[in-house]
Amino acid sequence: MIPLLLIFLFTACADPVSQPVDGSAHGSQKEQSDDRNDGEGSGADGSDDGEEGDGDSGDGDSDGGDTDGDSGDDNEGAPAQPAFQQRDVILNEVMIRQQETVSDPDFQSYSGWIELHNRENNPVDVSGWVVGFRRASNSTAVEYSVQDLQYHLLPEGTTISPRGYLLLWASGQQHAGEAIHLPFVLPLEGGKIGLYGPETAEMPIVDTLAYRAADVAYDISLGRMDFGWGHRGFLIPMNNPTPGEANRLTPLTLIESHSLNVSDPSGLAVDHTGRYFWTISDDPGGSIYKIDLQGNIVDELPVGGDDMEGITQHPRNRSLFVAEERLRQIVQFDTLGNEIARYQVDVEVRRQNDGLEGITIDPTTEHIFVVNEKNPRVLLELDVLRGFDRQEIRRTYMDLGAPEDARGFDLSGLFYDETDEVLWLVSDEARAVFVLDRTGRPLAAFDAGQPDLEGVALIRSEDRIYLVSDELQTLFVYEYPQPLIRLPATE
Ligand SMILES: [Ca+2]
Ligand SMILES: [Ca+2]
Ligand SMILES: [Ca+2]
Repeated sequence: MIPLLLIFLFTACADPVSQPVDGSAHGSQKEQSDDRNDGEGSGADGSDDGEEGDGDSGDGDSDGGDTDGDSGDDNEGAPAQPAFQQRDVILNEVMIRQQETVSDPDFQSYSGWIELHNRENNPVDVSGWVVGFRRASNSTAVEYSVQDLQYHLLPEGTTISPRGYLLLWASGQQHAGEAIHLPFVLPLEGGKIGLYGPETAEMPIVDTLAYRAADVAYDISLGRMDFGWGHRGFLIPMNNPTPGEANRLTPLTLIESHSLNVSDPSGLAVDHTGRYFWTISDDPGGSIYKIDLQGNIVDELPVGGDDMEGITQHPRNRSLFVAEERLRQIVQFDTLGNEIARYQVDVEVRRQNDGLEGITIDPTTEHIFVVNEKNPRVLLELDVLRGFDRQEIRRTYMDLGAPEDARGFDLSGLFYDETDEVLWLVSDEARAVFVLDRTGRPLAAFDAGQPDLEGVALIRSEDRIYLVSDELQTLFVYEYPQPLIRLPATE
Protein backbone atom coordinates (compact mmCIF):
# COMPACT_ATOMS: atom_id res chain seq x y z
CA MET A 1 0.00 0.00 0.00
CA ILE A 2 2.48 2.60 1.09
CA PRO A 3 4.93 2.26 -1.76
CA LEU A 4 2.12 2.67 -4.23
CA LEU A 5 1.09 5.87 -2.54
CA LEU A 6 4.61 7.16 -2.52
CA ILE A 7 5.07 6.44 -6.18
CA PHE A 8 1.91 8.28 -6.95
CA LEU A 9 2.61 11.35 -4.91
CA PHE A 10 6.24 11.61 -5.84
CA THR A 11 5.50 11.24 -9.48
CA ALA A 12 2.85 13.88 -9.30
CA CYS A 13 5.24 16.24 -7.66
CA ALA A 14 8.26 15.55 -9.70
CA ASP A 15 6.68 16.13 -13.04
CA PRO A 16 4.37 19.08 -12.93
CA VAL A 17 3.53 18.99 -16.60
CA SER A 18 2.97 15.34 -17.27
CA GLN A 19 -0.65 14.68 -17.94
CA PRO A 20 -1.20 11.06 -17.05
CA VAL A 21 0.05 11.19 -13.52
CA ASP A 22 -3.23 11.45 -11.81
CA GLY A 23 -5.54 11.59 -14.75
CA SER A 24 -7.50 8.68 -13.50
CA ALA A 25 -8.15 10.55 -10.33
CA HIS A 26 -10.56 12.59 -12.34
CA GLY A 27 -12.58 9.59 -13.23
CA SER A 28 -15.88 10.62 -11.84
CA GLN A 29 -18.09 13.30 -13.25
CA LYS A 30 -18.16 14.99 -9.93
CA GLU A 31 -14.46 15.36 -9.73
CA GLN A 32 -14.32 16.84 -13.15
CA SER A 33 -16.93 19.41 -12.42
CA ASP A 34 -15.33 20.25 -9.10
CA ASP A 35 -12.03 20.84 -10.75
CA ARG A 36 -13.60 23.22 -13.12
CA ASN A 37 -15.18 25.01 -10.25
CA ASP A 38 -12.00 25.23 -8.39
CA GLY A 39 -9.72 28.09 -9.23
CA GLU A 40 -6.75 26.22 -7.95
CA GLY A 41 -7.10 23.21 -10.11
CA SER A 42 -6.82 19.63 -9.22
CA GLY A 43 -4.46 18.86 -6.47
CA ALA A 44 -1.62 16.78 -7.66
CA ASP A 45 -2.25 17.70 -11.23
CA GLY A 46 0.59 19.99 -12.01
CA SER A 47 -0.91 21.30 -15.19
CA ASP A 48 -3.12 23.58 -13.17
CA ASP A 49 -0.43 24.86 -10.96
CA GLY A 50 0.46 27.70 -13.23
CA GLU A 51 -2.86 29.24 -12.34
CA GLU A 52 -1.62 29.87 -8.88
CA GLY A 53 1.03 32.31 -9.88
CA ASP A 54 -1.55 35.00 -10.10
CA GLY A 55 -3.81 32.94 -8.09
CA ASP A 56 -3.67 33.76 -4.50
CA SER A 57 -5.46 31.83 -1.91
CA GLY A 58 -7.05 29.31 -4.10
CA ASP A 59 -10.63 29.66 -5.04
CA GLY A 60 -10.50 33.36 -4.79
CA ASP A 61 -8.63 33.03 -7.98
CA SER A 62 -11.00 34.22 -10.55
CA ASP A 63 -10.04 32.12 -13.47
CA GLY A 64 -13.53 30.98 -14.14
CA GLY A 65 -12.39 29.71 -17.46
CA ASP A 66 -10.00 27.35 -15.81
CA THR A 67 -9.44 24.46 -18.09
CA ASP A 68 -9.18 21.73 -15.57
CA GLY A 69 -6.05 19.91 -16.27
CA ASP A 70 -7.58 16.52 -16.69
CA SER A 71 -7.18 15.55 -20.26
CA GLY A 72 -9.40 12.59 -20.22
CA ASP A 73 -6.60 10.12 -19.79
CA ASP A 74 -7.96 6.90 -18.52
CA ASN A 75 -4.94 5.27 -17.02
CA GLU A 76 -5.50 2.28 -19.24
CA GLY A 77 -3.74 -0.80 -18.18
CA ALA A 78 -3.96 -0.08 -14.48
CA PRO A 79 -5.26 -2.94 -12.39
CA ALA A 80 -8.97 -2.82 -11.81
CA GLN A 81 -9.86 -1.25 -8.51
CA PRO A 82 -13.21 -0.87 -6.88
CA ALA A 83 -14.51 2.51 -7.93
CA PHE A 84 -14.19 5.17 -5.31
CA GLN A 85 -17.48 6.75 -4.44
CA GLN A 86 -16.81 10.47 -4.45
CA ARG A 87 -18.00 12.01 -1.24
CA ASP A 88 -18.89 15.62 -0.64
CA VAL A 89 -16.12 16.35 1.83
CA ILE A 90 -14.14 19.56 1.47
CA LEU A 91 -11.09 21.28 2.89
CA ASN A 92 -13.28 23.93 4.46
CA GLU A 93 -10.93 26.08 6.47
CA VAL A 94 -7.24 26.23 7.23
CA MET A 95 -5.16 28.18 9.71
CA ILE A 96 -1.49 28.31 9.00
CA ARG A 97 -0.27 30.19 12.02
CA GLN A 98 -1.85 31.14 15.31
CA GLN A 99 -1.11 32.49 18.74
CA GLU A 100 -4.45 32.38 20.47
CA THR A 101 -7.33 31.00 18.45
CA VAL A 102 -7.59 27.40 19.58
CA SER A 103 -5.19 24.90 21.12
CA ASP A 104 -5.18 21.18 20.49
CA PRO A 105 -6.48 18.88 23.26
CA ASP A 106 -3.35 16.74 23.44
CA PHE A 107 -0.47 19.18 23.68
CA GLN A 108 -2.35 22.43 24.27
CA SER A 109 -0.25 23.92 21.53
CA TYR A 110 -1.35 26.52 19.01
CA SER A 111 -0.39 24.76 15.85
CA GLY A 112 -1.88 25.18 12.42
CA TRP A 113 -5.00 23.21 11.63
CA ILE A 114 -7.11 22.01 8.75
CA GLU A 115 -10.88 21.73 8.96
CA LEU A 116 -12.68 19.10 6.91
CA HIS A 117 -16.40 19.50 6.33
CA ASN A 118 -18.80 16.75 5.34
CA ARG A 119 -21.50 18.44 3.28
CA GLU A 120 -23.55 15.27 2.99
CA ASN A 121 -26.53 14.32 5.09
CA ASN A 122 -24.86 10.96 5.76
CA PRO A 123 -21.80 10.18 7.84
CA VAL A 124 -18.63 9.71 5.79
CA ASP A 125 -15.97 7.23 6.85
CA VAL A 126 -12.64 8.86 6.00
CA SER A 127 -10.49 6.08 7.46
CA GLY A 128 -7.41 5.61 5.33
CA TRP A 129 -7.97 8.81 3.37
CA VAL A 130 -4.82 10.75 2.70
CA VAL A 131 -4.04 14.30 3.65
CA GLY A 132 -1.02 15.50 1.69
CA PHE A 133 0.92 18.69 1.57
CA ARG A 134 3.29 20.05 -1.01
CA ARG A 135 5.44 22.97 -0.07
CA ALA A 136 5.78 25.83 -2.51
CA SER A 137 9.36 26.05 -3.61
CA ASN A 138 8.93 29.72 -4.39
CA SER A 139 6.72 32.47 -3.14
CA THR A 140 4.27 32.22 -5.99
CA ALA A 141 3.38 28.64 -5.19
CA VAL A 142 3.89 27.51 -8.75
CA GLU A 143 6.40 24.79 -8.20
CA TYR A 144 6.64 22.16 -5.56
CA SER A 145 9.64 20.34 -4.31
CA VAL A 146 9.70 16.58 -4.01
CA GLN A 147 11.80 16.74 -0.87
CA ASP A 148 9.13 18.66 0.93
CA LEU A 149 6.30 16.28 0.17
CA GLN A 150 4.36 15.32 3.27
CA TYR A 151 1.34 13.09 3.71
CA HIS A 152 -0.63 11.29 6.33
CA LEU A 153 -3.27 8.55 6.34
CA LEU A 154 -6.25 9.29 8.54
CA PRO A 155 -6.57 6.63 11.24
CA GLU A 156 -9.03 3.75 11.22
CA GLY A 157 -12.41 4.59 12.65
CA THR A 158 -12.37 8.24 11.57
CA THR A 159 -15.85 9.31 10.55
CA ILE A 160 -17.29 12.76 9.94
CA SER A 161 -20.90 13.10 11.01
CA PRO A 162 -23.58 14.41 8.63
CA ARG A 163 -22.92 18.12 7.91
CA GLY A 164 -20.13 17.79 10.46
CA TYR A 165 -16.57 19.02 10.82
CA LEU A 166 -13.25 17.39 11.64
CA LEU A 167 -10.14 19.23 12.75
CA LEU A 168 -6.69 17.96 11.84
CA TRP A 169 -3.80 19.45 13.74
CA ALA A 170 -0.76 20.24 11.63
CA SER A 171 1.40 19.96 14.70
CA GLY A 172 4.20 17.85 13.31
CA GLN A 173 3.47 15.29 16.03
CA GLN A 174 3.40 11.55 15.51
CA HIS A 175 0.62 10.93 17.91
CA ALA A 176 -2.67 9.14 18.19
CA GLY A 177 -4.42 10.81 21.10
CA GLU A 178 -7.70 12.50 21.47
CA ALA A 179 -7.21 14.53 18.32
CA ILE A 180 -5.77 13.71 14.91
CA HIS A 181 -2.31 15.11 14.38
CA LEU A 182 -0.49 15.42 11.08
CA PRO A 183 3.23 14.71 11.12
CA PHE A 184 3.97 17.96 9.36
CA VAL A 185 3.42 21.66 9.87
CA LEU A 186 2.02 24.09 7.32
CA PRO A 187 4.90 26.23 6.09
CA LEU A 188 4.61 29.99 6.04
CA GLU A 189 5.88 30.23 2.49
CA GLY A 190 2.81 28.61 1.04
CA GLY A 191 1.87 25.38 -0.65
CA LYS A 192 -0.98 23.15 -1.48
CA ILE A 193 -3.01 20.87 0.75
CA GLY A 194 -4.62 17.85 -0.86
CA LEU A 195 -7.37 15.57 0.42
CA TYR A 196 -7.42 12.19 -1.28
CA GLY A 197 -9.63 9.18 -0.99
CA PRO A 198 -8.26 5.86 0.23
CA GLU A 199 -4.99 4.90 -1.32
CA THR A 200 -5.59 3.00 -4.54
CA ALA A 201 -4.12 3.09 -7.97
CA GLU A 202 -6.63 5.76 -8.79
CA MET A 203 -5.79 7.90 -5.79
CA PRO A 204 -8.96 9.95 -6.09
CA ILE A 205 -8.62 13.63 -5.38
CA VAL A 206 -11.38 14.84 -3.13
CA ASP A 207 -10.32 18.45 -2.71
CA THR A 208 -7.31 20.75 -2.80
CA LEU A 209 -6.56 24.09 -1.25
CA ALA A 210 -3.58 26.31 -2.04
CA TYR A 211 -2.27 29.26 -0.09
CA ARG A 212 0.58 31.72 -0.49
CA ALA A 213 2.91 33.43 1.90
CA ALA A 214 0.82 36.58 1.50
CA ASP A 215 -2.18 34.74 2.92
CA VAL A 216 -0.47 33.87 6.17
CA ALA A 217 -1.19 36.03 9.19
CA TYR A 218 -1.49 35.17 12.85
CA ASP A 219 -4.94 33.93 13.82
CA ILE A 220 -6.43 34.58 10.38
CA SER A 221 -7.82 31.51 8.70
CA LEU A 222 -8.72 30.91 5.09
CA GLY A 223 -12.29 29.69 4.89
CA ARG A 224 -14.59 28.69 2.09
CA MET A 225 -17.86 30.57 1.69
CA ASP A 226 -20.34 29.26 -0.82
CA PHE A 227 -23.25 31.68 -0.22
CA GLY A 228 -25.67 28.84 -0.47
CA TRP A 229 -25.02 27.87 -4.06
CA GLY A 230 -23.64 24.48 -3.15
CA HIS A 231 -20.24 25.07 -4.69
CA ARG A 232 -17.05 24.95 -2.67
CA GLY A 233 -16.95 28.70 -2.99
CA PHE A 234 -14.67 31.59 -2.35
CA LEU A 235 -11.63 31.14 -0.17
CA ILE A 236 -11.70 34.19 2.07
CA PRO A 237 -9.35 35.36 4.82
CA MET A 238 -11.44 35.16 7.98
CA ASN A 239 -10.89 37.51 10.90
CA ASN A 240 -13.12 35.33 13.02
CA PRO A 241 -12.00 31.76 12.44
CA THR A 242 -14.54 29.00 13.05
CA PRO A 243 -12.67 25.78 13.89
CA GLY A 244 -15.16 22.92 14.00
CA GLU A 245 -18.08 25.11 12.97
CA ALA A 246 -19.68 26.53 9.85
CA ASN A 247 -17.71 29.34 8.25
CA ARG A 248 -19.36 32.70 8.52
CA LEU A 249 -18.53 36.29 7.69
CA THR A 250 -17.76 38.89 10.31
CA PRO A 251 -20.78 41.17 10.64
CA LEU A 252 -20.42 44.90 10.08
CA THR A 253 -21.67 47.11 12.88
CA LEU A 254 -24.66 49.21 11.79
CA ILE A 255 -24.62 52.72 13.25
CA GLU A 256 -27.66 54.35 11.67
CA SER A 257 -29.84 54.38 8.60
CA HIS A 258 -31.53 57.14 6.61
CA SER A 259 -34.44 56.80 4.24
CA LEU A 260 -33.80 58.18 0.77
CA ASN A 261 -36.32 60.04 -1.32
CA VAL A 262 -34.88 58.45 -4.46
CA SER A 263 -36.67 55.71 -6.41
CA ASP A 264 -34.51 52.55 -6.43
CA PRO A 265 -31.17 54.13 -5.53
CA SER A 266 -28.67 51.80 -7.15
CA GLY A 267 -25.18 53.20 -6.73
CA LEU A 268 -23.19 55.41 -4.41
CA ALA A 269 -20.10 57.58 -4.84
CA VAL A 270 -18.35 60.14 -2.69
CA ASP A 271 -18.45 63.71 -3.99
CA HIS A 272 -15.06 65.30 -4.68
CA THR A 273 -15.40 67.39 -1.51
CA GLY A 274 -15.91 64.28 0.60
CA ARG A 275 -19.02 65.87 2.14
CA TYR A 276 -21.71 64.59 -0.20
CA PHE A 277 -22.64 61.50 -2.11
CA TRP A 278 -23.86 60.92 -5.63
CA THR A 279 -26.51 58.32 -6.29
CA ILE A 280 -28.80 57.45 -9.20
CA SER A 281 -32.24 56.07 -9.77
CA ASP A 282 -32.41 53.04 -12.03
CA ASP A 283 -35.87 54.03 -13.29
CA PRO A 284 -36.23 54.64 -17.02
CA GLY A 285 -35.66 58.37 -17.41
CA GLY A 286 -33.98 58.42 -14.01
CA SER A 287 -31.91 61.22 -12.51
CA ILE A 288 -28.57 61.63 -10.82
CA TYR A 289 -28.88 62.90 -7.25
CA LYS A 290 -26.47 64.67 -4.96
CA ILE A 291 -27.29 63.87 -1.35
CA ASP A 292 -25.79 64.78 1.99
CA LEU A 293 -24.43 62.24 4.44
CA GLN A 294 -27.88 61.91 6.02
CA GLY A 295 -29.46 61.10 2.69
CA ASN A 296 -31.17 64.47 2.05
CA ILE A 297 -31.29 65.46 -1.62
CA VAL A 298 -29.35 68.65 -2.30
CA ASP A 299 -29.33 68.51 -6.12
CA GLU A 300 -30.94 66.57 -8.94
CA LEU A 301 -29.54 66.21 -12.46
CA PRO A 302 -32.38 65.05 -14.76
CA VAL A 303 -30.18 63.18 -17.21
CA GLY A 304 -32.89 60.78 -18.33
CA GLY A 305 -30.97 57.56 -17.78
CA ASP A 306 -32.01 54.24 -19.27
CA ASP A 307 -31.18 51.88 -16.38
CA MET A 308 -28.45 53.54 -14.36
CA GLU A 309 -27.00 51.20 -11.74
CA GLY A 310 -23.66 52.69 -10.72
CA ILE A 311 -21.96 56.07 -10.38
CA THR A 312 -18.53 57.47 -9.58
CA GLN A 313 -16.88 60.90 -9.69
CA HIS A 314 -13.43 61.81 -10.87
CA PRO A 315 -12.07 63.74 -7.87
CA ARG A 316 -10.08 66.23 -9.94
CA ASN A 317 -11.93 66.93 -13.17
CA ARG A 318 -15.22 66.21 -11.32
CA SER A 319 -16.76 64.28 -14.20
CA LEU A 320 -19.48 61.87 -13.22
CA PHE A 321 -19.37 58.39 -14.74
CA VAL A 322 -22.52 56.32 -14.76
CA ALA A 323 -22.89 52.61 -15.48
CA GLU A 324 -25.84 51.90 -17.75
CA GLU A 325 -26.83 48.31 -17.10
CA ARG A 326 -28.92 47.32 -20.09
CA LEU A 327 -26.92 49.37 -22.58
CA ARG A 328 -23.52 48.11 -21.27
CA GLN A 329 -22.28 51.65 -21.46
CA ILE A 330 -20.31 54.05 -19.31
CA VAL A 331 -21.69 57.57 -19.70
CA GLN A 332 -19.65 60.59 -18.68
CA PHE A 333 -21.45 63.75 -17.49
CA ASP A 334 -20.35 67.10 -16.16
CA THR A 335 -21.73 68.20 -12.82
CA LEU A 336 -24.57 70.04 -14.55
CA GLY A 337 -25.73 66.79 -16.13
CA ASN A 338 -24.48 67.46 -19.67
CA GLU A 339 -23.31 64.33 -21.42
CA ILE A 340 -19.63 64.45 -22.35
CA ALA A 341 -18.92 60.99 -23.70
CA ARG A 342 -20.26 57.45 -23.90
CA TYR A 343 -18.18 54.27 -23.89
CA GLN A 344 -19.37 50.83 -24.86
CA VAL A 345 -18.21 48.10 -22.51
CA ASP A 346 -17.34 44.79 -24.06
CA VAL A 347 -19.17 42.19 -21.99
CA GLU A 348 -21.29 39.29 -23.07
CA VAL A 349 -24.99 40.05 -23.15
CA ARG A 350 -26.85 36.94 -22.17
CA ARG A 351 -29.58 38.57 -20.17
CA GLN A 352 -30.34 42.23 -20.54
CA ASN A 353 -30.80 42.80 -16.81
CA ASP A 354 -27.63 41.00 -15.77
CA GLY A 355 -25.41 43.86 -16.88
CA LEU A 356 -23.25 46.62 -15.44
CA GLU A 357 -24.08 47.25 -11.80
CA GLY A 358 -21.07 48.99 -10.31
CA ILE A 359 -18.46 51.54 -11.30
CA THR A 360 -15.58 53.29 -9.55
CA ILE A 361 -12.40 55.16 -10.40
CA ASP A 362 -8.82 54.92 -9.21
CA PRO A 363 -7.85 58.60 -9.17
CA THR A 364 -4.15 57.86 -9.43
CA THR A 365 -4.23 55.82 -12.62
CA GLU A 366 -7.59 57.25 -13.73
CA HIS A 367 -8.60 53.69 -14.49
CA ILE A 368 -12.27 52.89 -14.23
CA PHE A 369 -13.43 49.61 -12.73
CA VAL A 370 -16.83 48.22 -13.62
CA VAL A 371 -18.59 45.05 -12.61
CA ASN A 372 -21.07 43.01 -14.60
CA GLU A 373 -23.61 41.59 -12.19
CA LYS A 374 -23.67 37.98 -13.46
CA ASN A 375 -23.97 35.86 -16.59
CA PRO A 376 -21.03 36.31 -16.39
CA ARG A 377 -19.74 37.91 -13.21
CA VAL A 378 -16.92 40.12 -14.44
CA LEU A 379 -14.65 42.76 -12.96
CA LEU A 380 -13.14 45.01 -15.62
CA GLU A 381 -10.35 47.56 -15.28
CA LEU A 382 -10.55 50.06 -18.13
CA ASP A 383 -8.51 53.00 -19.26
CA VAL A 384 -11.19 55.10 -20.94
CA LEU A 385 -9.80 58.55 -20.16
CA ARG A 386 -6.32 58.38 -21.51
CA GLY A 387 -5.78 57.85 -25.18
CA PHE A 388 -8.31 57.86 -27.94
CA ASP A 389 -9.54 54.32 -27.65
CA ARG A 390 -10.84 52.70 -24.59
CA GLN A 391 -8.39 50.17 -23.36
CA GLU A 392 -9.02 47.09 -21.33
CA ILE A 393 -6.38 46.69 -18.66
CA ARG A 394 -7.69 43.60 -16.94
CA ARG A 395 -10.69 41.31 -17.07
CA THR A 396 -11.43 39.05 -14.14
CA TYR A 397 -14.18 36.47 -14.28
CA MET A 398 -15.60 35.90 -10.85
CA ASP A 399 -17.89 33.02 -11.65
CA LEU A 400 -15.59 30.71 -9.76
CA GLY A 401 -17.07 27.84 -11.66
CA ALA A 402 -20.52 28.17 -10.15
CA PRO A 403 -23.45 27.95 -12.51
CA GLU A 404 -23.91 31.37 -14.04
CA ASP A 405 -27.45 31.64 -12.84
CA ALA A 406 -26.61 30.41 -9.35
CA ARG A 407 -28.10 32.72 -6.80
CA GLY A 408 -26.20 33.70 -3.71
CA PHE A 409 -23.43 35.87 -5.08
CA ASP A 410 -23.73 38.66 -7.59
CA LEU A 411 -21.73 41.85 -8.18
CA SER A 412 -23.78 44.91 -7.32
CA GLY A 413 -21.66 47.92 -6.42
CA LEU A 414 -18.05 49.01 -6.41
CA PHE A 415 -15.87 51.56 -4.62
CA TYR A 416 -12.14 52.22 -4.91
CA ASP A 417 -10.51 52.98 -1.55
CA GLU A 418 -7.53 55.17 -2.33
CA THR A 419 -6.09 54.83 1.17
CA ASP A 420 -5.47 51.11 0.96
CA GLU A 421 -5.62 50.80 -2.83
CA VAL A 422 -8.32 48.17 -2.63
CA LEU A 423 -11.74 47.68 -4.15
CA TRP A 424 -14.87 47.33 -2.06
CA LEU A 425 -17.56 45.24 -3.69
CA VAL A 426 -21.11 44.89 -2.44
CA SER A 427 -23.16 41.84 -3.35
CA ASP A 428 -26.92 42.18 -3.20
CA GLU A 429 -27.55 38.45 -3.07
CA ALA A 430 -24.81 37.70 -0.54
CA ARG A 431 -25.84 40.70 1.59
CA ALA A 432 -22.14 41.18 2.05
CA VAL A 433 -19.24 43.45 1.20
CA PHE A 434 -15.89 42.18 -0.02
CA VAL A 435 -12.49 43.79 -0.03
CA LEU A 436 -10.66 42.85 -3.21
CA ASP A 437 -7.31 43.65 -4.67
CA ARG A 438 -7.49 45.02 -8.19
CA THR A 439 -7.22 41.52 -9.62
CA GLY A 440 -10.41 40.51 -7.80
CA ARG A 441 -8.70 38.47 -5.14
CA PRO A 442 -10.68 38.57 -1.87
CA LEU A 443 -8.77 40.11 1.04
CA ALA A 444 -11.65 40.23 3.49
CA ALA A 445 -15.44 39.98 3.57
CA PHE A 446 -18.15 41.19 5.90
CA ASP A 447 -21.81 40.44 6.46
CA ALA A 448 -23.92 43.58 5.99
CA GLY A 449 -27.20 41.93 6.94
CA GLN A 450 -29.46 44.02 4.69
CA PRO A 451 -31.24 43.17 1.44
CA ASP A 452 -30.91 44.69 -2.02
CA LEU A 453 -27.65 46.51 -1.39
CA GLU A 454 -26.50 48.04 -4.68
CA GLY A 455 -24.08 50.81 -3.76
CA VAL A 456 -21.08 51.12 -1.49
CA ALA A 457 -18.87 54.07 -0.55
CA LEU A 458 -16.37 54.75 2.21
CA ILE A 459 -15.38 57.92 4.03
CA ARG A 460 -12.16 56.84 5.63
CA SER A 461 -11.61 60.05 7.58
CA GLU A 462 -14.78 59.22 9.50
CA ASP A 463 -14.24 55.45 9.59
CA ARG A 464 -17.62 54.92 7.95
CA ILE A 465 -18.96 52.56 5.33
CA TYR A 466 -22.14 53.60 3.50
CA LEU A 467 -24.39 51.19 1.65
CA VAL A 468 -27.59 51.93 -0.27
CA SER A 469 -30.47 49.52 -0.62
CA ASP A 470 -32.46 49.75 -3.82
CA GLU A 471 -35.68 48.14 -2.55
CA LEU A 472 -35.56 49.70 0.91
CA GLN A 473 -34.58 53.16 -0.44
CA THR A 474 -32.28 53.48 2.52
CA LEU A 475 -28.75 54.68 3.20
CA PHE A 476 -27.11 52.43 5.81
CA VAL A 477 -24.13 53.66 7.81
CA TYR A 478 -21.65 51.16 9.27
CA GLU A 479 -18.47 51.36 11.26
CA TYR A 480 -15.31 50.76 9.29
CA PRO A 481 -14.02 47.47 10.67
CA GLN A 482 -10.77 47.70 12.62
CA PRO A 483 -8.51 46.01 12.06
CA LEU A 484 -9.59 45.31 8.54
CA ILE A 485 -6.97 42.75 7.73
CA ARG A 486 -4.18 41.84 10.04
CA LEU A 487 -0.80 42.27 8.47
CA PRO A 488 1.00 39.20 7.23
CA ALA A 489 3.25 37.61 9.80
CA THR A 490 6.86 38.64 9.79
CA GLU A 491 9.75 36.79 11.26
CA1 LIG B 1 -15.07 26.50 10.06
CA1 LIG C 1 -31.05 48.72 -9.14
CA1 LIG D 1 -29.39 43.92 -12.66
